Amino acid sequence: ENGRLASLFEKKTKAIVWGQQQKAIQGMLDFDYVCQRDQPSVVAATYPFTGDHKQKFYFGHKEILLPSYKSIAKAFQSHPDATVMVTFASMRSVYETVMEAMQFPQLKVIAIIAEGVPENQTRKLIKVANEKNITIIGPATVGGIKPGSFKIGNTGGMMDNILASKLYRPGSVGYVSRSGGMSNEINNILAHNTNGVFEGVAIGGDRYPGSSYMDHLLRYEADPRVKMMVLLGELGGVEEYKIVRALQEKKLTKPLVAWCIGTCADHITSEVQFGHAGASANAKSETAAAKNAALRAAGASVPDSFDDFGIEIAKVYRDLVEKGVIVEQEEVPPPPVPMDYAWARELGIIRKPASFMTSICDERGEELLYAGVPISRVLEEDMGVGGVLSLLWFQKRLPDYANKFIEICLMLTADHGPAVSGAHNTIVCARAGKDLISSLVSGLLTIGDRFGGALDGAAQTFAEAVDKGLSPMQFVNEQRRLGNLIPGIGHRVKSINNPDKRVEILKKFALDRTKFKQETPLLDYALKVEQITTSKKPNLILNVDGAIATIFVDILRQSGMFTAQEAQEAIEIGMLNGLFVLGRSMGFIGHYLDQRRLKQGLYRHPWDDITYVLPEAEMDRLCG
Ligand code: Q5B
Repeated sequence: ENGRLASLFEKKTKAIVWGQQQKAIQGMLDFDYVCQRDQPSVVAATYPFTGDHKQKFYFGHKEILLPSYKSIAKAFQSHPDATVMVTFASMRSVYETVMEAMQFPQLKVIAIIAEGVPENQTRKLIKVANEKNITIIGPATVGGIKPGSFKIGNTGGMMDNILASKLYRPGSVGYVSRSGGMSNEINNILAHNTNGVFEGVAIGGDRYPGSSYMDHLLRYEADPRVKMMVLLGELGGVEEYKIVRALQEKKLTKPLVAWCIGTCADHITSEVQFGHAGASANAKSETAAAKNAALRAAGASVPDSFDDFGIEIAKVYRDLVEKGVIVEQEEVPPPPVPMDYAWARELGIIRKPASFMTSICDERGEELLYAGVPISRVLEEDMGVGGVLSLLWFQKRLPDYANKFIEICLMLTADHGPAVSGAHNTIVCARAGKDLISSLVSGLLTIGDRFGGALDGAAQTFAEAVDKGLSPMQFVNEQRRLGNLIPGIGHRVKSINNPDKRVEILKKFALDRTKFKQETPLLDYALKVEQITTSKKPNLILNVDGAIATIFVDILRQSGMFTAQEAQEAIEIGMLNGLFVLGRSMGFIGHYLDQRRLKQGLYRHPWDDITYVLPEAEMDRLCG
């Protein structure tokens, strides 16, 4: 068989796709499925910038893995049955990649999608392709489609378009156009006026297309399955005159409906360059009108305008049906192709309950929103860290004094030396060579009821006592009866004789009505509790956790910003401990960096600081 006249695509045709083109490949596989191909048309992808790996796709309902190769050679060697390459390489890399691919004798067709490929490079590619009997479709094209068999890349558009134009099963019309965009229009026209497309190729808009109108029309002429042909030419160039000659010389004998677009250019006085590189008439004969006239004179069916293109096609088609050349087949509905979730969602035909809900931050739009407030406004209004925390934790813009209080809490809890549980852990972890996050987390994990994490408990316990109407003395007695240590009371090293300056600062700020513009009944209550506990033991002071917690409950309950329910919820869901965690993270990170800076080695606790209290019998056995 003359290679030039051979069919380019059949139901078993297999292709390799160059480029990271998941969407296009999935489109090809969906087309395969709707055409009821047994096997996917794409066997592999190749892309030099990623290593060998597998990519997941759908073939109908089934998930399949397609290999992607770094090297073109490996792709072709691994898939000797691939006769087509669809390359999405850019205009910069397409030359090398196509040249390399053409070394593989299995290759019969290359579709080059890239626009702007240098003309000298295209011409060299064409020369080699001709020598090797390879058909190039493109450059600057969407490709082509053979209903029921094969689709190049994104040709034919989305699945709804493919179904509407009945591209899932072959018709009797072979068409060729330059424009990829217009090929969708032709698919639509043919679906409405004929039994559909047998094959359609868009040769691309460049001055030197890899294959010509004639190459494809001659193939259609040679293929008995094609009963009529359609040409959509355009102004510029002389390719259409080769068709005129072929009609005159009876090399093309099948009915041909033709139209060259760009007739409007004759009505424009200045020189017109249409969208395609080749679409510019440099002589009268290159105008669309001249070509249409020549085609009509040579025997093609040419309408008076593009508007009548469909009518002309229908006329020729009906004639062929009447003559029995085309026997219309009963329509068999295609198998339903599962719709992509994202696409179905975009069309608004499905809904799904979200797995996640969020109410604090939205990053999807042009500007990041914190609780609905754009971050630029956060900065313009100088809301500070306290304001940001209010938005993200409480979804509220708290009064300035409350934001200030939050910032004071963060500053005061930022660190309390290396000896406290959390800092100690962070340091030991850092000295064991662990990274920042591990060391930080190791410190944070010590925060709890005893160390730094007494805020929630203090808030709950003091608030409950007040709500129950217990006097401070009744409260202390009840806690003792229950055997509880009161959260927020007591400190290892601070006492009434050695007051905790941090607590002094917090009290001073919260009790100053010129700054802190609300009442503080819970703090007042806690201070009365402190008087009782410190009278028993001087270190049973209202500690930093207790002071922050009680003042914060006062903000929640007295600022007018929260409902009673919101205030209770804030306490119950652990917001207050969050303040200590956030503040102390600064210190723990500082300790981690400090240890790294000081190049401290592995820590081992000294034996003389450990009392070994093993059971005696065991000691005897061990010591003999
Ligand atoms: N007694 C904090 O205890 C500490 C009592 C109490 C009634 C109490 C203890 C405690 C509640 C939890 C709390 C936060 C363990 C502390 C913090 C951050 C930090 C840390 C830093 C930083 C200290 C001696 C006698 C016993 C106890 C009684 C003790 N606490 N009674 N209510 N709350 N507090 N944690 O000194 O009759 O002799 O048997 O658990 O609020 O973590 O800097 O270090 O910024 O990093 O070890 O400030 O108070 O006292 O346990 O030996 O008790 O006092 O029943 O009575 P101590 P203990 P008795 S702030």
